[in-house]
Amino acid sequence: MQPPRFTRDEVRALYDRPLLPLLDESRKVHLAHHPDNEVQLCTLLSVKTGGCPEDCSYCPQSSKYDTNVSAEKMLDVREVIASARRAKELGSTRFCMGAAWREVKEGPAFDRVLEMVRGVKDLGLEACVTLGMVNESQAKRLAEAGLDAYNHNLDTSRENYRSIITTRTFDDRLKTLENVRGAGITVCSGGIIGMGESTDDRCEMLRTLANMEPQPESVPINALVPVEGTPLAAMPPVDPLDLVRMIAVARILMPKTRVRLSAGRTSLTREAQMLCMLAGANSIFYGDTLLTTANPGEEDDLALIRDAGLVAMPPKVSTHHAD
Ligand code: SAM
Ligand code: DTB
Ligand code: SF4
Repeated sequence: MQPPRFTRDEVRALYDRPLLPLLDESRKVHLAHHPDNEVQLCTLLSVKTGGCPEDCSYCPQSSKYDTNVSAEKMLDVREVIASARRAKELGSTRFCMGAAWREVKEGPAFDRVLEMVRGVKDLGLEACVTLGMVNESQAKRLAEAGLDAYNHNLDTSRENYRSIITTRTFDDRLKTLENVRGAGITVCSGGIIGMGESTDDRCEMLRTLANMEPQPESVPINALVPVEGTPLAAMPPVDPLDLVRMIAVARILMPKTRVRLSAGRTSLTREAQMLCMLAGANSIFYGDTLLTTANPGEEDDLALIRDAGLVAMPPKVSTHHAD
């Protein structure tokens, strides 16, 4: 077996660097691999909200906790495609559909997701889904429907995993990512900071991602959105500079990856968000709702990108299904 690309100590040494030298380095890597100054705008839609049997301590959609999110019926394909069309009109180039499932089960609900994927692809958008665990044959069916990316976060380190989620293991997570990769779908996997994890946990999570072969094409870095009723509701807010640091380390370890400044932006100032972009984030979720919680409005985000001297990633020119 090949030795891992990065060791514990290497990653920790990066994380512990003084902030400005760390940013100098991450900016250098960023410009070398992403000279386009583009920020990809991605829209999220929860196509099946709430009632999830998993116990992820951060999540308002778990049925184990009493939150203001209740279990809802799955959306129908028409409403999803209408949302995707709106997202495209507003400038999004990627549409990510989430379901509060532990795992995919073969049947009408999965068939409906496949139809949603086909519909999103027909609009010329990148299509991403996050549906919990998938096996090899389900991943293959998603790939056949035209799915570009599958989101499945590691969320934290292997060591810390059990303190956040007990209903599945870190290895379950890796297995799904392997199935996704095996089917030829690109991998979107990242995590959350602000759940009480140690600095080593943060570094180990990034190290696991960076040592994947190939590395994930997309890495979302979320700041915990504390939600009333979840076990992590009372966590103190993340220091925005920790988020900047995470993004900078992710950028240095994974030069080609699209690093996404994800949940938690409503608690960040414009300046903090710009620092995240300087550190190497080149994507945000766009639209005023994530899955169930709030996100900044479109106008504010377009202004932020413009004021930073960046541009929203333009749509891919597609020869089929121009719309
Ligand atoms: N059920 C699927 C799963 O867990 O893989 C997909 C949906 S799940 C809501 C997607 C991701 O959202 C989680 O892995 C987690 O990283 C993120 N997330 C959920 N609740 C969050 C919160 N309160 N703050 C920050 N990120 C959160
Ligand atoms: C990711 O890493 N963050 C997004 C997306 N992938 C699916 C989800 C954030 C969810 C935040 C809590 C909510 O809105 O329910
Ligand atoms: Fe369910 Fe996903 Fe929320 Fe965990 S993060 S409780 S698997 S919806």
